[in-house]
Amino acid sequence: MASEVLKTFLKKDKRVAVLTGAGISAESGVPTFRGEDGLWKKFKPEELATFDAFISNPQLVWEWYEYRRKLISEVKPNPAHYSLAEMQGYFESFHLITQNVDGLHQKAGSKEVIELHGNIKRNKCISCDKRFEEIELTSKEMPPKCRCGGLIRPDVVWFGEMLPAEAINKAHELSSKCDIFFSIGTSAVVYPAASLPLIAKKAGAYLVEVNLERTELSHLADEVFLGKAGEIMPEIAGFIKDKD
Ligand code: BJW
Ligand code: ZN
Repeated sequence: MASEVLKTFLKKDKRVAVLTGAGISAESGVPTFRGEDGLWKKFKPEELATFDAFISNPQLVWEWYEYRRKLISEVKPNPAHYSLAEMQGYFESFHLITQNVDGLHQKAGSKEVIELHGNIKRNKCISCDKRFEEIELTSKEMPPKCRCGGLIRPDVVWFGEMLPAEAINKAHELSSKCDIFFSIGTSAVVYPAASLPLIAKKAGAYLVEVNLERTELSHLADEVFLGKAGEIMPEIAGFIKDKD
């Protein structure tokens, strides 16, 4: 379990930043993007998650998102999500940054989650940028159209698109000012999110990785937990609780 060094970082006054990726939701039943179990193996994310893909085949991309929305609406947070929600109450400074668009951290009770890649429940018009909640879209057209005539797309960040400025700026700041940084369930290959653990490490943070397998980041991490986030995160949160 947690090394003696890690235990010294699990103190109230330490500043904690956490980056999560698709692997944290895998045990809830949400497929990851890459790797053996990636449901989207049929399609590479780079083939569907781009504006060009949407323009060339809006129906296919919209259907992919509709399928995922339905799946996400039917799943629940798992022990890893709940452990992070619990941990936020322990530290004076605890910030959760996610690449996920599934909203499961919020469902588990995490507050002020920084969403780097948007949220699958929201949509926006490609022409006038008007935002729509999923439930507002009643049209059977796929994809639906805005009143201005523009196509409506999911409000997520595709390859080649800028991340929401406020989210990435805040994430940079938190990463450069934390004492301990957790990278959980991410292959750490998609930038700029993948640069956050590197920023933290460079600024002197203790870097902890939790993943089923080694990643591009592992050689830089101070501690690597190989295994399921749903099993490892409750142990880490449990250790914090047991201390009190
Ligand atoms: C478990 C587990 C369990 C499983 N427990 N672990 C060349 C070099 C560098 C950068 C670039 C480059 N060419 C292009 C770029 C930029 C590009 C990029 O990084 N590409 C790389 C792939 C090379 N980035 C961008 O384009 C970004 N924008 C940008 O850079 O803007 C500036 C710019 C603008 C214009 C021109 C150029 C630059 C935007 C990136 C947007 C990513 N969007 C997606 C889709 C979101 C919407 C949707 O959901 O549909 O985000 S792609 C997809 O990947 C999604 C994810 O958030 C993201 C990261 O994936 P993640 O979360 O890491 O998942 P996986 O599946 O990869 O990994 C899961 C991990 O979990 C695995 O390691 C498992 O082992 C593990 N695991 N079960 C613990 N139970
Ligand atoms: Zn519009």
